[in-house]
Amino acid sequence: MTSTTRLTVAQALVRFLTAQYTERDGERRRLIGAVWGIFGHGNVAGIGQALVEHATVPGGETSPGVPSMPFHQGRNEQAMVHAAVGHARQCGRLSTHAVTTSIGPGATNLVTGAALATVNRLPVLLLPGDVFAARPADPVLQQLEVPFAGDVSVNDCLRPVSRYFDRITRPEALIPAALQAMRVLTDPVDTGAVTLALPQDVQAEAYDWPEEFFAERIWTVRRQAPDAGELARAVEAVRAARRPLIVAGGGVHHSRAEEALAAFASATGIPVASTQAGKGSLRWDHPQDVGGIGHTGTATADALARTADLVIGVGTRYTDFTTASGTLFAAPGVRFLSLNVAPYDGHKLAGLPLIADARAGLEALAEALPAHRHRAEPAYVTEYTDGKERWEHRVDAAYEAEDADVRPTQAQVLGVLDELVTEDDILINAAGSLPGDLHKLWRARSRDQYHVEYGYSCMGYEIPAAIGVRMAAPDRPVWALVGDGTYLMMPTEIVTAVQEGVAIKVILLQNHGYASIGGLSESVGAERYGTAYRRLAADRTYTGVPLPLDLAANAASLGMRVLRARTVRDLRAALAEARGADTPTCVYVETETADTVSGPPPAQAWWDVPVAETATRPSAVKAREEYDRHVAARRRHL
Ligand SMILES: Cc1ncc(C[n+]2csc(CCOP(=O)(O)OP(=O)(O)O)c2C)c(N)n1
Ligand SMILES: [Mg+2]
Repeated sequence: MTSTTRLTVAQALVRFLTAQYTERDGERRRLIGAVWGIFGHGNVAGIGQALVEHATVPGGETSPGVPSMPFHQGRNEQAMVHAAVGHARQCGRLSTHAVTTSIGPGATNLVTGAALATVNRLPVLLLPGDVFAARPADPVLQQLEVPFAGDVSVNDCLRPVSRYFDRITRPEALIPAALQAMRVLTDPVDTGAVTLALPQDVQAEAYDWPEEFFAERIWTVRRQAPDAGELARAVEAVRAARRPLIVAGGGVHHSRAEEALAAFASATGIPVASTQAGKGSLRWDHPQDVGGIGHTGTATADALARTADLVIGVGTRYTDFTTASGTLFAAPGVRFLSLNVAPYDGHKLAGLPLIADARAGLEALAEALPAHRHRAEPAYVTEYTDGKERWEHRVDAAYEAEDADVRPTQAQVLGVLDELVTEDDILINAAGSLPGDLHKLWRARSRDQYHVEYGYSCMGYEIPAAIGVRMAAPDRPVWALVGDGTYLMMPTEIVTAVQEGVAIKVILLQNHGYASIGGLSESVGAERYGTAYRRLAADRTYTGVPLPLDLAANAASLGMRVLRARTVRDLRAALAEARGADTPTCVYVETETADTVSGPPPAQAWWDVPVAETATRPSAVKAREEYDRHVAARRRHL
């Protein structure tokens, strides 16, 4: 007879989670390092009680024989997912956190965070409470009633944004569901948000669990090797190429393939451009790093892309920013070789697929090539080397502040930060005008310095993600770069950083509104409508004086130490002080609007944002003419 242990479903789940490990390249990590939570009805009794049983008691120990499951208290459910996701990215997807919520609004607040996780292929375990499985007294507080479907709850909103979803309506169903959840969290192709919805009555129900359910389990994060036939065709394609270009995506980082990429690039002389998620794949000063590609890319990378005959994508999803909405890869007969662990991505742009782990695939390619000796032609090398040098001058020009006693532009803020950081520092950003500036300008000094979430580009990711990152890298300076709009979207987790003693650094850039969307609005004929944080004028437009906000005081009120920087000189001192601080510290700076000469270089490639086909106002009519010209340049790669 197998021995059993009598526990509630919630107790069994928490105990199971303490025993799950990942392993890759001999490195073993606990898969679920901690649980984030906000309690309400739907999790306070079940999961909440189970977490107490696994909590460290005063004095720092858990009860004898009970493995610990650390708990972190959040302020907002979406933000807790961001923290977990930031943590997972910093851990190379080998470790993540779980997030527990109450039913109803607590659960639906997860949806944005879940979408971000799934879009970016970052693992996170979501444990929303759910309405009673037994339905003794419907509707309970916060229950959605659907007249035509008795089995729907608001948690069903999480289905399309989860890579695995289950609702545990009977205790024993936890066993297969928990195992499937771990499979998906640790699968390099399928990973993303995993949701186990937990009806509140089931959470508290007891069951006799087989002991084996709680045995330590190791989930191998596999490195899939390429197929011999695909590899042979890939080698042929590389050998035949005259103007090959590598596009490094987030998969390079997820696979820890940076060294293999550098070795492959050095062996072949092929230049490497990077997407937002792939930036830092090569250090910025590697002679073959030509910087960001696409709409927010460098002139060097985009010029190479326009004339490339073979685009070698490594771990990229080819988003519209990367392809300039289908207009960037313009050479007649251009072909795509796509090294990707996900067949879905490997087949994009009608490319030659090389379905494999990025590191395994690059190593296999490098091994297969030297027998045939393939090197880029010297003229090609000179072309991209010169281009890289020209671009570095443009970065210097955008960074440089001639007068240190004036307000900095946003690019100058990056310039001051650039002077200060070492390869230890980590920069986090997701939305606004910063991702474009960073992609064009930032000189990534280490493989994981550049943490820009641009799969979902979610305003508000930065501060909670910084907390999760710093928890994974407690000795490294972690900077959340936020615009004023982004700050107002989600400043809540500052309180969490203060409470948990996580010394994140926030750089808060005040420009009185949505500068990025304002610029975009103007370019598409929408006249900056509703994008500035200004008072309503008599004509009901937001064109009055800037709103009297004091976001620095706001951050201070939440418990952060705040340093106000007025000038470039102040900023140098404030950032240096913040860098050394061991408590959460915010540097607040009002930025000057950059002119076209001193500011960061403009977009080097298009991005498709559809413009009104008919309009009365001349701005939109003109914008549409421009739009039609760009659309005509779109290519379909078949
Ligand atoms: C949650 C969310 N809502 C809306 C958007 C669309 N959006 C992208 S950037 C932006 C404005 C960001 O403002 P701010 O943080 O002040 O940066 P700035 O544009 O001024 O640099 C908006 C509204 C988004 N990315 N995320
Ligand atoms: Mg702003």
